[in-house]
Amino acid sequence: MSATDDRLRVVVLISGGGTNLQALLDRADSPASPFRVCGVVSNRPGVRGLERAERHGVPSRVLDHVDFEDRATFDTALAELVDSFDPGLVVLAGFMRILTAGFVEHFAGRMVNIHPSLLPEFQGLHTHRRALEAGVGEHGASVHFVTAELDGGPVIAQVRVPVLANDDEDVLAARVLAEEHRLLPQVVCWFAEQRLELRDDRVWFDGKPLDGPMRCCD
Ligand code: NHR
Ligand code: GAR
Repeated sequence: MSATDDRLRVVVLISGGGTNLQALLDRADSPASPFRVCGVVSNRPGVRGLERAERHGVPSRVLDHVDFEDRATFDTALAELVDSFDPGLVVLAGFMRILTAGFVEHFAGRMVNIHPSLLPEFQGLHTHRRALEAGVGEHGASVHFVTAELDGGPVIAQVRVPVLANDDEDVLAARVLAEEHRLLPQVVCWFAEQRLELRDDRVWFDGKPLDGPMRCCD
């Protein structure tokens, strides 16, 4: 007789390198992990993140958006594919396609995104370049519940890094990315431990609404 596996089933959506996926795979390997990665989906073929999944023995699929007529058709197929893994949580980890309201609604309250800025600053793309152009002293990353409003869902937690005098886009991106690898597994653990909830457009943690994002990771 085998023991039942009550770890949260997590599906990770990627478009590229998958270093955040790797951080989740590594954390899920620790004996006390409350979650496991049960599937990976990429909208781009041949990316490094797919190799990471394979090396870890996690099933992966490619759903290339160029094969679809429009966003709604792509998202319908994507929702069906994601559902086939029976996830308790969907994580966007470097996923680069804007999702339709219908997709977001289907996974409401059980989908999070990691975004490379201190939201609500710098929504959208090229966040590191824009942070440097704006001359901010601090930058970072946020994990938020995904809503139909792009990068506008309630923020769960953030990590901050300093912007240093000689930073260029790549150096700053690398400093943020290293911290993302701590932030994202932490938030997924909290969700798996049922400490996090999206209720009335707010984040609830341990049964209380948050006033603002939590700070990670001391
Ligand atoms: N979808 C919804 N509805 N809501 C969010 O909050 C989402 C989302 C889909 C992705 C990630 C996001 C980020 O963290 C994300 C959040 C892609 C774009 C984009 O402009 C913008 C934001 C994010 C992801 N994508 C282009 C598009 O036309 C394609 C860009 C490309 O392929 O390089 O979809 O930053
Ligand atoms: C990460 O910095 C993530 O926050 C960002 O892309 C990188 C993906 O790296 N996401 C976005 O910009 C979403 N538009 P990874 O593939 O190595 O995890």
